[in-house]
Amino acid sequence: MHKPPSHWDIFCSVIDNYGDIGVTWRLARQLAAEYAIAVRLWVDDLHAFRHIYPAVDDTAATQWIDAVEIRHWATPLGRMEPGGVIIEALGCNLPDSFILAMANQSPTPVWINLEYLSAENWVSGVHGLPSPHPRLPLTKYFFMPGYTPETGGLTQEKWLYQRRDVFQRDTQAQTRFWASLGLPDTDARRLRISLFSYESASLASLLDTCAKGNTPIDLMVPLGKAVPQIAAWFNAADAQAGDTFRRGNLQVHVLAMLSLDDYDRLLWACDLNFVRGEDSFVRAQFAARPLIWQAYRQEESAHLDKLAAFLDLYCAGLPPADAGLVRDLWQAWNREEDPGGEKDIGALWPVWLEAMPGLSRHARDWATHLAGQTDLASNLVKFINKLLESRAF
Ligand code: TRH
Repeated sequence: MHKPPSHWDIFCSVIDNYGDIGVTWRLARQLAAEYAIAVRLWVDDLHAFRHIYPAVDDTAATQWIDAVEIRHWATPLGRMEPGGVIIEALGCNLPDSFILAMANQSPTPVWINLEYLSAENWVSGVHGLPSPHPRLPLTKYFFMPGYTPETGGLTQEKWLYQRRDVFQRDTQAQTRFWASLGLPDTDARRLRISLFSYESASLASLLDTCAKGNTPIDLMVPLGKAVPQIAAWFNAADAQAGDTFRRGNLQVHVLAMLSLDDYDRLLWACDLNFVRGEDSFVRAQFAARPLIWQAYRQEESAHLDKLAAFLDLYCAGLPPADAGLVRDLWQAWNREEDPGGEKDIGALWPVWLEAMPGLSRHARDWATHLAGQTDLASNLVKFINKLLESRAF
């Protein structure tokens, strides 16, 4: 039998936005809550963390939240004893002094490189591979999140589906939720859409078509990159949380950024969600509602390969006409070419709205399919235990 590792250190460097901290915090708190693992989470930007989790004190060097010890990852890190498991999340590089301390530990810690999520085929080939350190007696293992059983899976908390289903069945809970955001319970005949996106050349075209269309729409937009563009479209100098703008059949509600768990509720409460990056994208899939994804832009358009790979998986279960529509509209939203043209989101939007009943059924089937898979934290714990067992003999 192997001895359980003392504690786990998870390192998160916020490159930009909120996805890096969203992904790592979610995992850290799940490991603590569901596996009683002592987790120490190192975060270099507590300010970004506080944006999505207001309980965070962005001035504290050390704090405890939800049974996770949160440490500010300052530079230099200072001397400290590495835990039995080290997770280097999302391409953050560990300080050399810390790697040296890991090499001097006996036994050396299990070292995991937790990568970004992708639906691309190569992911399953890399998942679990060892990468020995060129000089030190350390091996780092690739752990690849993904959509198939050959990958590390997706972060899905044990409470997720029950909480979602209770909320989606409970109209009073939804009314209370809208009220907590300062919104009246929206009329059931209006389509409720959330929008979380980067700046986009296609945004004006989307707003145009929504305003001119026959379907009354409430667009909920948490403060962020799209808001200045939306304000400009309404000829407003700027927009604040609490503002509502109206034109034609479109009503836009600007929201303060929600806490991580309220953001889940927003996704569950809306009929359709525009999401981006990694974490909001996955949470929108779990929401069992149709979604439109804007991938995080990468050099040489690598994000378009990620987009195509996900579309192959997601569209496989759709009738050809709907599959074609999802592909065309997502591509239009991501390519931002030809704004106002015939393959632009504005042109495809009316067809999308007509297809909503079928797309909604598919979104539920997809979420059910994902719920049937082993989640990332379980896979990670199993993977690490296996490594430790193999070292014990
Ligand atoms: O914010 P993102 O664009 O983040 C990232 C980072 O840019 C990262 O560097 C990049 O590599 C990655 O994308 C792919 O999008 P994402 O991943 O959806 O993260 C947003 C987080 O913010 C997510 O955890 C949900 C959370 N959130 C809230 O908590 N409240 C809100 O109101 C909103 C809109 C989001």
